Amino acid sequence: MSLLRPRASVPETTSTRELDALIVGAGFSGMYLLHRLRGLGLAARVYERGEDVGGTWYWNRYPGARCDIESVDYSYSFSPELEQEWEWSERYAAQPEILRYAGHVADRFDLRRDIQFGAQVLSAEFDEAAGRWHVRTDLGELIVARYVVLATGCLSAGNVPDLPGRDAFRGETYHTGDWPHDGVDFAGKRVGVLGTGSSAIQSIPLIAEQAAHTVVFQRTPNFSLPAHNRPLTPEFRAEVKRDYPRRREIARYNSGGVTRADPEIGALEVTDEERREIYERQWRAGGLNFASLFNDLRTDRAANETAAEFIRGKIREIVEDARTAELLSPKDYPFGAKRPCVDTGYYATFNREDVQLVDLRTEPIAEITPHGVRTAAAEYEVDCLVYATGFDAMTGAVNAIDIRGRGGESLREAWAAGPRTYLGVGCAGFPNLFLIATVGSPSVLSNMMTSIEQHVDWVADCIGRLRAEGFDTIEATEEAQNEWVAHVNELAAGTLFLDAASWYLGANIPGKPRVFMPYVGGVGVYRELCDRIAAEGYRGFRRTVSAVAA
Ligand code: FAD
Ligand code: N01
Repeated sequence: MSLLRPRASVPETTSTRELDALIVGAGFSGMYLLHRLRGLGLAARVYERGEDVGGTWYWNRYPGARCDIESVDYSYSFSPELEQEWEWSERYAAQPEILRYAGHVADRFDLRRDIQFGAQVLSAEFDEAAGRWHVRTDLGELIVARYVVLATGCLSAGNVPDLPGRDAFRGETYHTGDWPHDGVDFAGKRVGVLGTGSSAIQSIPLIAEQAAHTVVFQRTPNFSLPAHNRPLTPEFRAEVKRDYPRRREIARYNSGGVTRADPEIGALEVTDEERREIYERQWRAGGLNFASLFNDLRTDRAANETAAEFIRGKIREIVEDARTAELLSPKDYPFGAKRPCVDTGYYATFNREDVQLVDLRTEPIAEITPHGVRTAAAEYEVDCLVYATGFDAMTGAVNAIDIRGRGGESLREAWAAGPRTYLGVGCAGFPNLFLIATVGSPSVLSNMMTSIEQHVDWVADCIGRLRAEGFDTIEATEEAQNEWVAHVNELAAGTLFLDAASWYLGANIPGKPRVFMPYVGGVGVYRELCDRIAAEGYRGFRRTVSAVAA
């Protein structure tokens, strides 16, 4: 496994390059950013540790990997030509198709010539006198750039728990977020899957179909909704293409960045019968819209419980063994407080004779042995261990880079008690450093494509204006940052999100500060706020000309 981790030392410098803008990461964020910054006439270049574009979709090649925002919406909107020419084959496209889409975008906009692949950015240091960032990669390159944009992804730093004996395992080890490019053949093998988040829930049904025996190690059960994935008809695709301007406009201004109206009614404002019918209808339709059927599911525990209990009822209907059904049913946190999953045949997989569920709450893992996993109750021998254990989400990839701002201040240290940004795009003390669609913004609580485009456009417009108006640097003020951090926390405190040990809160990583990281106010509200702040001359940011405050 080659998961992203901080590197201890920076190699000797073997080459130097000057740029206007350096972008870290060639996922959907970095790709669009490169296109936009080039459009402004900047010398911009992307540094990507993978060997091609696609980010998430380059790394997560496990069986069953696919999007759970509908493909026609989980796609760029910035180019009407691109929208019209690309044909999505399924309601939820699988990873190879999304990766092909990323490759198509790279070809169409000739992006690869300005992307350095196979290069991990290790450090970035701000030279105050020159107003430039000095960025170093593991290839020994020093890049001097005015702007640095971290398009490093929310879910790009893999988490492999440090279990006793982990490295003693003699079988094959995989992480869903760093899957071998030529696939894995599980036929005839005994496979252990550690974790029951989205990656596990997508992959377990397919692994179980191949493997001789599958053992699923579950610490926390998840709520999962049926995908009802299907091929898209030519008629549907044609209609979406005709309707794209309207669809995109809805997505830009609703709460989740998707093509549906926000709910206006609460779950407890309808009769039990009406509510059940609404849940049933959405269950039959499939997908994440279930989480947005009522406007109080995120804020009112009693309302939330109606959805949670409906899903638990479905699990009991699908899973034949009553004890297994109980173990698979989440009971101690609200529905949606951990990212809901979307599956194809997940619960039914536990009706197979060759699939076993191990409840780590009653028998915690004692150690990984050379032959498998030993819990407090038994040893489970396996040939392959799949870590579906997720990510050091949102801050992991940023903290893997040694970033030093004014006065040599370390971003890692500034974030030691949790990430601090203004508006999710800038950090006080770190001039001309931008973040894309991660902490402090709607990011992972939304259709990420909508949020990525919004951030990229805002950052590109900001850089364009700095240059047009003759400013050298932009930097969040400490005061605005404090207010924004307080606002993000305050909004989260009014929701049920704090009632689960989720990766949104950093709770999946031992020792990580528990701070709710994304902004829960919604995509449309956030967009309007960002636009207003820009229109008011970047209120809360300090712009300077040659180190003199403007
Ligand atoms: P990424 O795609 O993560 O790209 C970041 C890139 O930065 C990576 O390629 C990484 O290698 C590179 N990088 C990081 N640090 C460095 C460094 N120091 N040096 C060099 N390179 C570096 N979102 C949705 O909205 N809908 C979905 O259906 C959905 N499905 C998902 C399915 C999976 C399996 C996962 C893991 C995530 C999913 N997401 C989904 C979230 C997804 O991450 C975003 O939608 C989107 O792809 C993020 O794009 P990005 O460019 O911001 O980040
Ligand atoms: O990761 P996760 P993921 N011992 O963190 C368990 C997106 N995504 O890769 O819940 C035992 O959700 C952990 O248990 P617990 C989506 O945003 C989307 O699945 O911490 N178990 C959990 O069960 C998603 O939310 C799709 O108790 C341990 C699992 O590992 C995000 O990416 C598909 C453990 C990790 O689940 C991350 O999903 C895939 C330990 N020490 C991903 N440590 C779509 O469908 C961790 N676990 C679009």
